[in-house]
Amino acid sequence: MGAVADKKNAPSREFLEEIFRTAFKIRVFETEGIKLYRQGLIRGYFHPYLGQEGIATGACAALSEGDYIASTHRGHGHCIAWGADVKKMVAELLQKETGYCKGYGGSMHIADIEVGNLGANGIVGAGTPLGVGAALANQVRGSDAVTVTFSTDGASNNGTFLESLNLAAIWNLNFILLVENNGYAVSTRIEESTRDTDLYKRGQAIGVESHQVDGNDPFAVYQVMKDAVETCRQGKGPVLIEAKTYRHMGHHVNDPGKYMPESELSYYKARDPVDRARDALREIGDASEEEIAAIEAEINAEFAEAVEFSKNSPEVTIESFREFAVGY
Ligand SMILES: Cc1ncc(C[n+]2csc(CCOP(=O)(O)OP(=O)(O)O)c2C)c(N)n1
Repeated sequence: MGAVADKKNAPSREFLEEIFRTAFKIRVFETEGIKLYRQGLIRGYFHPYLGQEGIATGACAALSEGDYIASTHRGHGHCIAWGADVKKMVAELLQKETGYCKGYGGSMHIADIEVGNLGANGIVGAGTPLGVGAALANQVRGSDAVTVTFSTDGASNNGTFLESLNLAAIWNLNFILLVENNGYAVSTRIEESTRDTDLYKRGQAIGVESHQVDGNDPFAVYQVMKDAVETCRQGKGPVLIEAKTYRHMGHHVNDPGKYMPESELSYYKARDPVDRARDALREIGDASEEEIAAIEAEINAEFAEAVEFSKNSPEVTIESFREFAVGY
């Protein structure tokens, strides 16, 4: 059970259920979303977060109202963990006017600025300076809000990584850079793009508190994030966290991922973050099989309702887009 068993005070049933609900909701969104894609209902790209659910789930559970997040091209999980409305997310995927961005953004651009979700981003690494900008704005306003940028191993080789983190460091910003190291940038293995694959060490080199965590364990991610948030609220930020993880399939929905060795995949599937959350709810939270099945049925029904809502929502038209773009 990883970090959950090590905690002095056992987590409450309520907390365990929250973690499982979030992780499972992401799993359902991605699994069912892929089916919608295959039915031809989603245009453009779709990068599944399958296998990485523990990171968004654990990280967002440690944040509070008023904090900010910025995401990646693999961003559905971050939105869900942030509490997004699944109906508006599916509608956005289906290019409907009822979506988060009126259907103009699609999978890679879901944002909800009003609640501090600065959005997903199709440009690898671009979320980092956006997050630092938000953290600076909050410092100028005198707010103790924390901004988290979810980032990737690929993005850590982009200039924005060190430049942004260095600025955040010299300005002591309430900024957490959470790198989801899934070992691949499309089909390029991390060993082919950097000599030292422990990415957290890059923060140490510039005087930033830095940690590495098992990204497949939502409870371990929660704990390291909780501590990082505390560090930031004390004015000692930023913090860099590297969460080790793996994707359960290829880079995007149409990538069969043949370059991922079967042994590697099965190793990580045996450490599935959703299974871990479910096991914790069952074993530590004393949830029965019936209770777990009821939660799963509720979440499945919520997704089915979101699909129904989205299918019945109006399509985006060129005319409405023009009107929107001119008025922007
Ligand atoms: C600046 C930039 N360069 C290249 C691309 C093309 N591209 C899209 S995803 C990707 C690799 C992504 O790998 P990683 O950053 O590790 O994230 P992951 O897909 O593993 O979550 C690349 C190179 C891009 N979108 N933006």
